[in-house]
Amino acid sequence: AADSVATSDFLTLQRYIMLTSKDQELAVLLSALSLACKATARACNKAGIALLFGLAGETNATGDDQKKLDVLSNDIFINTLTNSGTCAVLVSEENEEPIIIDPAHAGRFCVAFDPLDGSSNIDCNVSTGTIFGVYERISTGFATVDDILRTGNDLIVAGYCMYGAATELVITFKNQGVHRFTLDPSLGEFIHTHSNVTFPEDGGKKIYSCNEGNSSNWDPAIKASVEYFKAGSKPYAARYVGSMVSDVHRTILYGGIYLYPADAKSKNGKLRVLYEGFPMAMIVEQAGGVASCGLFKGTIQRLLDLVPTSIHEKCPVILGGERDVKLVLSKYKELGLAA
Ligand code: P6P
Repeated sequence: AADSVATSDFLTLQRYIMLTSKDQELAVLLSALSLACKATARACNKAGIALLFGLAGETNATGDDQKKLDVLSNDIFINTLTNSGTCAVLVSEENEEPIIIDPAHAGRFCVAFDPLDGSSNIDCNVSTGTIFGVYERISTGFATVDDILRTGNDLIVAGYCMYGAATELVITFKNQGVHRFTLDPSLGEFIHTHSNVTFPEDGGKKIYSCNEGNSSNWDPAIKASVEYFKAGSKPYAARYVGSMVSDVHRTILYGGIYLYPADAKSKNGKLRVLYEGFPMAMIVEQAGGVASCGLFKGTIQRLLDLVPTSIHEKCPVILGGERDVKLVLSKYKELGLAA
C-alpha cells in the first residue's frame, strides 16, 4: 500500500511537476502553493482548539465578514507566494487591490486565489477549500494588473485544495489533464493518487447542485432546467454544500451539474471570475466537462472566453458533464432566449 512505511518510491507533487513541466521556477511556485495549502489545512484542523473560529472583526473586498481563518489563510498564501520569489502579481478575494511584488523579489507568475472559499461553513466544520489560477506574466517592465486581467484561456495552471475528511489537491496544467493528490500528514507531502480524472462518460449520477433559495429570481431557462431535473419518475438528487470546492469536486467525481446562475438581483451572478470561475472552468474542461455562463451579456458564453476588466468581477457559473450542461443551454434556444 502506498502509505506503508516500506514504500520507497513517492510520487509527490514536486516530482509530478518536474516530470510534467521540468520548469524549476514553476516547481518552486507550486511548492509554495502546496505549503500554503498544508498550513491552511492545519489551521482548519486545529481551529477549534486554537480558538480560530469566529469573526476577525473586519470585512473583505466582497464585503463579507472576515473569519479569523480567512485572514490567517490569506496571510499564509500572500507570504508563501511572495517569499517564493516566483510571483509578480497576486490577486486575492480578501484584498481589494492587486498585490504587485517588489521587482527585486519578483518572478514570472501571476496568481489569483481565494484562500478559504466557503469559509461561512468553517465554524460548523463543513468542508471548505482554496481555489487558484496561475498566469505567466506578459509585461516586460514593471508588472501591472494587466498581467492578470486576461482571458481564462491564458491560464497555465488551475487547481483547488479541499479541506475535507482528507486534504486533497486537484490540479491541472494546461492540456495535461486533471490530477489528484492526497495529503499524507505523516509525511507532510501531497501524494499522487489519480491521473487524468474525467467526468463519467454518460454524465454520471443525476445530481443537480444549486441554491434554490434564489429560484424566484432565475431566468426562465434556468427555472425550466431545474424543473426538468426534478421531474419524472426518476428525478435528479439535489446536493448543495454551499462550498464551491466541495460541490465542484463531487460534480467532477460523481457527475451531474453545479449552477450559480445570474438572476434578477445579481445580473452577473455571485462567483468571481479570476479565482472561482476561471480555475474551476479550466479544471472541468480538462476533465472533459463543460463550463458556461449560460446567457450572459446577450450571448451563450463559454466561461473561459471571458476577459475580466476588474479583479473582483463576477460571472454566472454553469458547469458539469456535457449531458446536463448542454440540457441547460438547450433551454435558452427552446425558449427563444438565444439563437
Ligand atoms: P450561497 C461561498 O461563499 C461561495 O463563494 C462558494 O463557495 C459557494 O458555492 C457559494 O458562495 C455559496 O453561495 O449564495 O448559495 O450561500
